[in-house]
Amino acid sequence: RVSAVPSTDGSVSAVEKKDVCEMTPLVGIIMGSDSDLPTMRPAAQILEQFGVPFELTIVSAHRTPDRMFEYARSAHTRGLKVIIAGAGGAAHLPGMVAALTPLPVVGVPVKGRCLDGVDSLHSIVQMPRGVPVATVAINNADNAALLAVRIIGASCPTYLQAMEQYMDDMRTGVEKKIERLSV
Ligand code: RP5
Repeated sequence: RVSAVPSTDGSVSAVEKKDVCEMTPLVGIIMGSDSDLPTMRPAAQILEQFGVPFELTIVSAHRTPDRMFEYARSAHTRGLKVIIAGAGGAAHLPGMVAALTPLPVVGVPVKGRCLDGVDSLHSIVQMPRGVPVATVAINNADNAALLAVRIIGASCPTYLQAMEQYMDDMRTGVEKKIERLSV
């Protein structure tokens, strides 16, 4: 946690930073359909593990376009810092949301019934210049959440430290496996 530090130059004080880090929710997880939920649930589980407050809902670019506009346009004013958007097929949700919000958007290509998810991957990763979507691997909602924690950790020390601990634990886990294999 950041401790209280008096601000003399009018910049954001540590107290204000602490408040930002404690806002609820910090991450928005959205997906085009309830059929995406099994793929997207790991993102929620990772954020829970890190103690990052989040919200999760369905927003469809083509079935509920007005809801998508409302969600994306209001996201930063409601305190969200990152949006994770999962979609399958002609997966335009992450790109459209990125076009409507100044927040970072992480796209999760969801593997649908056809084309092994390559259609979703190409739809999300091939955003034209000027409107970025940070795209993770097909069905890899875990990495989307880990990226969101890193983005928030850049300004919230609690989450930065939690990420360092996560990386340490991961390394230790591999080292133990190597030790067992070497016996
Ligand atoms: C996309 O269409 C969703 O993101 C989902 O991956 C895909 C299929 O949706 P359902 O027909 O299963 O509702 O919008």
